[in-house]
Amino acid sequence: MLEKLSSGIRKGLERIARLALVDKNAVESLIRDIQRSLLAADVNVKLVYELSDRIRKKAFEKLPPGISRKEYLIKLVYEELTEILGKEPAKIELKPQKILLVGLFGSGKTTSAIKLAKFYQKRGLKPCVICADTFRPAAFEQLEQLAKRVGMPFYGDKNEKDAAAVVKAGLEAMKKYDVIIVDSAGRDALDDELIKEIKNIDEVMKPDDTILVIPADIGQEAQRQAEEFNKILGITSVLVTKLDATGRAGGALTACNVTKAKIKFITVGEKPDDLEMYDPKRFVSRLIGFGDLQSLLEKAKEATDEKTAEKLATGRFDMDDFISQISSVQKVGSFSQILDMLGMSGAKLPAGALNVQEQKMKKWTHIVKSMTKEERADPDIITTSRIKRIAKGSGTSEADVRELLKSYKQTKKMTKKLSPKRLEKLAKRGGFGALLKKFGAG
Ligand SMILES: Nc1nc2c(ncn2[C@@H]2O[C@H](COP(=O)(O)OP(=O)(O)O)[C@@H](O)[C@H]2O)c(=O)[nH]1
Ligand SMILES: [Mg+2]
Repeated sequence: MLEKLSSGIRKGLERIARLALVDKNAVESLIRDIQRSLLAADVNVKLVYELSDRIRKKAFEKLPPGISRKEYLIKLVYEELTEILGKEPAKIELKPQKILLVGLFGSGKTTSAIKLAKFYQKRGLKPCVICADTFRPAAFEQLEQLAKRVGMPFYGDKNEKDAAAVVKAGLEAMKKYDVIIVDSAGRDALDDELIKEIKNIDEVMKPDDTILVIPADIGQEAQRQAEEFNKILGITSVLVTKLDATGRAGGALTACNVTKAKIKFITVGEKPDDLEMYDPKRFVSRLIGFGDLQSLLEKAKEATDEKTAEKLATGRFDMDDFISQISSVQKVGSFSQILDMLGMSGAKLPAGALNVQEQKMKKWTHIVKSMTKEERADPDIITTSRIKRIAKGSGTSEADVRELLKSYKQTKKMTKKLSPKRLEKLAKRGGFGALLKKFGAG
């Protein structure tokens, strides 16, 4: 869902997560990534620039204790996106109620009626659907068939042309159900005829919730539609459909927010179960692509130790730094997860290669634990007899110990060979992990 929007924002955040040092340029490039993605998703330009300004302004505020600049930025972007997407979710009450669905032609009212009915049924209520679309000849059959397919109680009257009369009779006939969902007719635009029709239904029905159904593919045009319906007919919530089928959903979702009526539900497909409650926070977490934002923040915290990166930039690190970086990588999870987090899909590596690396890292951690303090500070003093002792103590082979020493030395040598400028660049871009992969553990 929302592939493009998601991948753009994610790319920007991943770049930040990977950085050791976040500077002004990094923030600007993050903002550019976000702008590009939002604009491509048809989010209103003004909204995008306001959001950019807020991020820019807050990016270098004083850090709360225990939080790195990176984590702070990721959180900031998350919060600002949540802000434009609606902040708090609408309240969904699981109690008997009458729901009226309104909207233009093809917006997804009829299919949503069934989806909603299923939603409430799954939560222990007894819903039914009523067809109040007397305008389109095939409307009756459409809802009747959809209802039959999922075993949902249905009411309609093929011979009655007055929609309000159908609703009146329907309410009477479906008394024993507790969630009554009325599907109304649409038009190409909100014209006088439609207004009159819905007002009449409203009068006999007195709905608890009048839900405006808006298709996501109209993008930021959703704002005008929401405002118009709200002004003339009064809506209490919004349901945005077809999120799966368009790249413009960002525009529709952010645009609806200007009206007081909140987005309550979204639909993400044509099947009766493709309806979800809309929660901006969850939505943003999903956009960012890590499912659980908290874990991203934790990963950002542990994946790159900024002090170690600084040591790296000056070429001064000992075995402890070397291994602390490895174990921090381990702490965060498997190596393949890290690669995934950095946006380097494991698929690029031959199968099995990742496991070997994880195994190796485990071994190396054991080896270093068997070294003395002096050996860790200055691995050059490690002679053959020490290697024997270390291998025995760590339950590894001498070859394993030699391999670690070689890797450490190579990494150190490489950092010395690099010009300070290039080193800084590397450290900034990938932190220690990138170097490790390039020269050490790779
Ligand atoms: N892909 C996709 N199609 C949808 C979704 N919701 C509705 N549709 C399709 O949009 C078309 C119009 O839907 P319908 O409920 O008949 O709209 P109505 O005229 O407002 O009653 C149908 O072909 C639906 O299957 C959705 O969430 N995703
Ligand atoms: Mg319909």
